[in-house]
Amino acid sequence: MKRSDLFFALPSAIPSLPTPRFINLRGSESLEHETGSIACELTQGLTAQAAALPPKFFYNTLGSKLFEAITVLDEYYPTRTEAGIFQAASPQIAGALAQAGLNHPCLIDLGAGNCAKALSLMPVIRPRQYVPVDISTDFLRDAAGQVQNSFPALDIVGVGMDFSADLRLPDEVQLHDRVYFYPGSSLGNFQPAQALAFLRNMADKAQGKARGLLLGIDLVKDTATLQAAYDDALGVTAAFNKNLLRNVNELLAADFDVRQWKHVALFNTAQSRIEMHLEALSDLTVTWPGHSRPFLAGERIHTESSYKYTVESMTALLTQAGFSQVRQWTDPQQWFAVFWAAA
Ligand code: AVJ
Repeated sequence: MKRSDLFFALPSAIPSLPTPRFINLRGSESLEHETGSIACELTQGLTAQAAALPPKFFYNTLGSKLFEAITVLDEYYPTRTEAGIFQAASPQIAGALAQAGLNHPCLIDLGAGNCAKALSLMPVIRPRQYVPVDISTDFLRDAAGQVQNSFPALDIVGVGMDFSADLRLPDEVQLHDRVYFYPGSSLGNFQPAQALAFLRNMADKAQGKARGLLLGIDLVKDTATLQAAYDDALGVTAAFNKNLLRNVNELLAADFDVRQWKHVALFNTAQSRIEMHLEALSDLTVTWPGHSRPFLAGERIHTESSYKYTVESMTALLTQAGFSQVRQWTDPQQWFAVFWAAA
């Protein structure tokens, strides 16, 4: 029985159900060092003139679950619009990978979360190895186990890491035929210059060793639709945003009271980005070991930027980063785009 036949083999054909390998790079540094660098990063943001907190700290276990809830909201169109494009364009996507000679690639799923997006594409991409990567390690460990149950013969290596800073993957991840999968417009969280640097790293033979990239990008559209997607009527996005303060309390031993903060989402047309903020409802002071920061009523903490591109601006960025053969597919309303770029 060829290995690829095992791909869809019934579980009974496999002696014992394998479990995914899981490498927690977040544990690799000494706890002190990691806690120190997180505390330093958070303190820097909170004591800045214009206070800001990195969006990666949204994703503790509750944050990952709240984001899952956001993806099924009426107002939050990106996830289902992207899924519709993947479904409609899957033959062309499979064709693009075949044209690049990537028949059974190593699929590296950045910010995999619950792995649902990659799961839907498995029959199209038929990876030899699946590498879900996420900063939310516990959440990812469970999700990778689910994928293994669905695909018992698939070689899975889960990696817990903050990939926004560094793309170097553990040795267990195969070097050749790497296809990076970065859906959901998560690249939008990077400032454009950082996005370029990140894409360059990916395409760099010395670092990311990419052979291809499958990327989901949210496109610029009318302000009302954008703002509603980041400020839904039920208040799920508001909870997701405020939960960041809960995570900071845990990571920094701070004393934020989420009831004292209001969720704000606005589209900054000049920068072509959605901005999320938390606004102080009254004059207050936040303290944490060795520090305190007063906030006046109305003062804000910037918690996320979500840049919105056009097909032209993202094609230009991918080319500038060293990718070639850039192709893209959009939905009929041109609200979202899926890009394939070979390296
Ligand atoms: C996961 C970063 C793609 O920016 O649309 C959803 C996160 N923030 N609602 C996005 C998010 C508010 C999402 N990304």
